[in-house]
Amino acid sequence: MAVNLPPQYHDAEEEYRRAKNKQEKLAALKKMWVILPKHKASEKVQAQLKSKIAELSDEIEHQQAIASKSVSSYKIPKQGIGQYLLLGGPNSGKSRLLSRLTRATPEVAPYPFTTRQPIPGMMDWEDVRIQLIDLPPITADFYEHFITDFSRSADAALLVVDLGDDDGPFAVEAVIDRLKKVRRYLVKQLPENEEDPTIYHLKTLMIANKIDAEGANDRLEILREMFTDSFNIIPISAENEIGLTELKTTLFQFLDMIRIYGKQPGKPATMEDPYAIPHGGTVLDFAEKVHADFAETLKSARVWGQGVFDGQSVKRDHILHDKDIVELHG
Ligand SMILES: Nc1nc2c(ncn2[C@@H]2O[C@H](COP(=O)(O)OP(=O)(O)OP(=O)(O)O)[C@@H](O)[C@H]2O)c(=O)[nH]1
Ligand SMILES: [Mg+2]
Repeated sequence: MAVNLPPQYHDAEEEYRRAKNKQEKLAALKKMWVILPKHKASEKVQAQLKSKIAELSDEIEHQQAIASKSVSSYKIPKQGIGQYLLLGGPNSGKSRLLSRLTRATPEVAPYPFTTRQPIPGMMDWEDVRIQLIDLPPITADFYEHFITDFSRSADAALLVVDLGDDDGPFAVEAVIDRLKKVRRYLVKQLPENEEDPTIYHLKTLMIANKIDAEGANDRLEILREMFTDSFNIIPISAENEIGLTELKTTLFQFLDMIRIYGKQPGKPATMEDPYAIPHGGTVLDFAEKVHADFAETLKSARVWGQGVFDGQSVKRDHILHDKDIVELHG
């Protein structure tokens, strides 16, 4: 059967041919669809047009999905002595926790899937700062791929559990499993050696949030049965600020860093803005942190602090302790 098409249809068709990108093509196709007479004779054209529109919409959506996963748009510079990711199921209180520990003001809402993009905040603890990054939730079916990149650069994670919901302990299990699929393993402590180089371990504290909620203690018991061997479990209430002071100290300790204060010869030490080096670090590690060149020129050092008498001369491989004061001699 011949189809009589109105002239506007051909105009739109011409537009389609000239379209420079998928979006323009889709717009023209949609126009053609509106103009196309919907009767028996045009059934074949209708079907063709419909499937073209569907195909192109999918393609555009896919393109956008890839673009939105672009990591570069979410580059958050590392700040402070360490970076924690806030991981967990929807509505578990990640954003509320960020708002309680830092000055950041993420959206907090009584429904799931509120957070859509990473939000950083800086937590003050004594004289150091620790960076926290709030992230969208993770479920078995919902995963924002940029989280994979964040979990490689982070120093540690907080895995937040919703004790206000019977499903909380299971939702967190889904988070752990989903991350395993992208080869990110959440662990209590880093393994000594990992055979498989494609697997990335992230040391993690389990935060049992909403301990104030009705029935939370029973759920905490379930959580403990499930995860005692896998994680240290820390019950808190972000909303009611229960356990947050202790949590801050734990966040510092879990990073396993020590603070070192620099001192110039003949001057008092500057007891603020310390350098942070890994636990077990030496005078040499500290020197490298202060200045890349220092490591080569370093001859000796004097230390005030733990396990030494005041101003004791030490070698480059002397192991430092938290809050030691070090004077480097080049
Ligand atoms: N009772 C109680 N409610 C809390 C606590 N922490 C957070 N909430 C509430 O739980 C709801 C979800 O909090 P959010 O911080 O938005 O949760 P989220 O994990 O960021 O959620 P998504 O962004 O969807 O992943 C809000 O209504 C909070 O007020 C808590 O310790 N106790
Ligand atoms: Mg949130």
